Amino acid sequence: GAVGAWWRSAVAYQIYPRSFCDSDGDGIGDLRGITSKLDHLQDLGVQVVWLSPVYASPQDDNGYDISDYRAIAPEYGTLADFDEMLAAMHARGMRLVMDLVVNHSSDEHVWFRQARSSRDNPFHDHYIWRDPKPDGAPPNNWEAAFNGSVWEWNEPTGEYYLHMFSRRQPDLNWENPALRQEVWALMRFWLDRGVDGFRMDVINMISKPWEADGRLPDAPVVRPGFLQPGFAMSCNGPRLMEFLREMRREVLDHYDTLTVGEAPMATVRQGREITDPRTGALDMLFQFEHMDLDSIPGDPRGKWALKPLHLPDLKRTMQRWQDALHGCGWNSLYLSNHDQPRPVSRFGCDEPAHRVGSARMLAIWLHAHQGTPYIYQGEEIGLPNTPFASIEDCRDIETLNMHRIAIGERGEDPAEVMAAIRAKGRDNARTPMPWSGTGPHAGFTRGTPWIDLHPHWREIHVERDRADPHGVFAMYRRLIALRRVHPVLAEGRCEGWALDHSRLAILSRSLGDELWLVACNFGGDTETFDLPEELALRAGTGWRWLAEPMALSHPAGAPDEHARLQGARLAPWEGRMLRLR
Ligand code: TEU
Repeated sequence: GAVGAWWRSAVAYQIYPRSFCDSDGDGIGDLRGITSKLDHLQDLGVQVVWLSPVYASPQDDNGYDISDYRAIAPEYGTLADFDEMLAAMHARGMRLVMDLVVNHSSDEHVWFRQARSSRDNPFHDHYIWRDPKPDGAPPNNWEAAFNGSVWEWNEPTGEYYLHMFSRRQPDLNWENPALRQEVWALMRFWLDRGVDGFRMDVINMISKPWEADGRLPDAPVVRPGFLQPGFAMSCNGPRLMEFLREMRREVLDHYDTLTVGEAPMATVRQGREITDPRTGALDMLFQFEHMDLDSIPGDPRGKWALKPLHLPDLKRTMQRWQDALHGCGWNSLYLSNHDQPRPVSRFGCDEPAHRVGSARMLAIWLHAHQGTPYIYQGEEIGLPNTPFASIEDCRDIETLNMHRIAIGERGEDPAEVMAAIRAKGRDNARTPMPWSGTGPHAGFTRGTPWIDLHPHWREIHVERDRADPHGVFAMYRRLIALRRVHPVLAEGRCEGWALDHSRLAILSRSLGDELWLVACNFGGDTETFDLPEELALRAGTGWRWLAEPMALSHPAGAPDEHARLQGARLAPWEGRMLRLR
């Protein structure tokens, strides 16, 4: 990240438009609804909004299947509504980052409708085609992210097309320079309209590794008799950096943007290469390593194969990214987004006694790291996972397809499948924002919501949390303000201590003479901690045995107690951010 870049001290907020606020009563959130809630974001203090896709789309994957990159989906509004929303954000000093979904389009995009009509069509080469095997079978055994083969038969041309996600999301062919020109043009369209950057969907999948020699190996058989996970074999192809640098040269260098690439399977090495301004092309990445720690590695069920989170894994993973990018690249920091379960349920404790406290602790812990934090809508009030009783309560294509195939084809235990959906299903993050505790639908819509609200919306809602000086919102607001004022939080080195401890997370931040300590209890028992000896030495003569509390998840109690650095007692799920000097 370029030194001095404005976003190094900024915090971003992700809006999932379908579930944010509905202004017209159709049960689906929309742009005017967003505009009506910008005060909420301004009070929180975020300087960046990442807006999930609002483009024209058949909504097979809630807008991640785009049929016209230059139009707004009618259920979300019009281009005029968009301009109004953008102006209102800019007037509040907020920048808007749009979702750029160009690994694939919708099958209803005019490019694909043309492309599939004949092999000679000028758009044919915008997508990825293969002939069938001699027996008519698809080219290989890969299973798509949303199930079924990644290869879908196209009768008019007698070929298969590739789709890494749903069959209605055909992958675009980045090997074709004409396609790349189309992408640069649509990016300019939005930048010229005033948007401030892009979050780039699965950007490290645009170059397919196998395009180097055109061979399509089978994936190793981990589940005999079925399709095999092939995701890993389609990420990080040899031309990725070339394509990204072309994007930078052709588009990004001509605007003042914030760019964040979503990069499943990214390693720290790739993270550094892509985000180091000397070698790279993007400001930051969304890496997934800390999102993969609560599933059984190598299990063919992927993320649905549940495994309890081991805190040292989480701390070490975060620290690896902190160490690798400090001073050369830049991290994004996130605990949730529209694809992930709710962090208070996943990493904290969503029982009534601990929900608010643990959500505040998690906020302290995440914001203690170096990087740009992303808050996902609802996280700022500690919204928990939803206890989906049956598949009828779910809407997400990934969840619905997995459920059907796991039970119908693979014969898995239905109760276990539902338990996995409750823990990991994407709909956890997609229940509508509960704005108030009064009916009919918490102020989200006056119509019928497209998916039910969290059943506890009468107790857990924005109005109530915001009114509580010790609520979750208050903690996020404080952390955002601290980052803007104290350079140590934006620029200071982040170090992890006692990495083997299975319940405590201890971090330090240092910059010049400043030294801060963060101690968090990720468990339901009281824990004791001491200032790590090396930090005590480093703090030297200038340090005080009583630190200055900067952010406290559990503020009740004697002030001196919070400031202790030796034999300090942390209540269950308590977190403290302290300034030593
Ligand atoms: O997600 C990319 C991705 O890697 C997904 O497989 C993600 O890991 C999965 O949702 C986790 O269960 C992006 C978008 O964020 C997601 O909403 C889209 O469905 C997907 O791309 C396709 O565009």
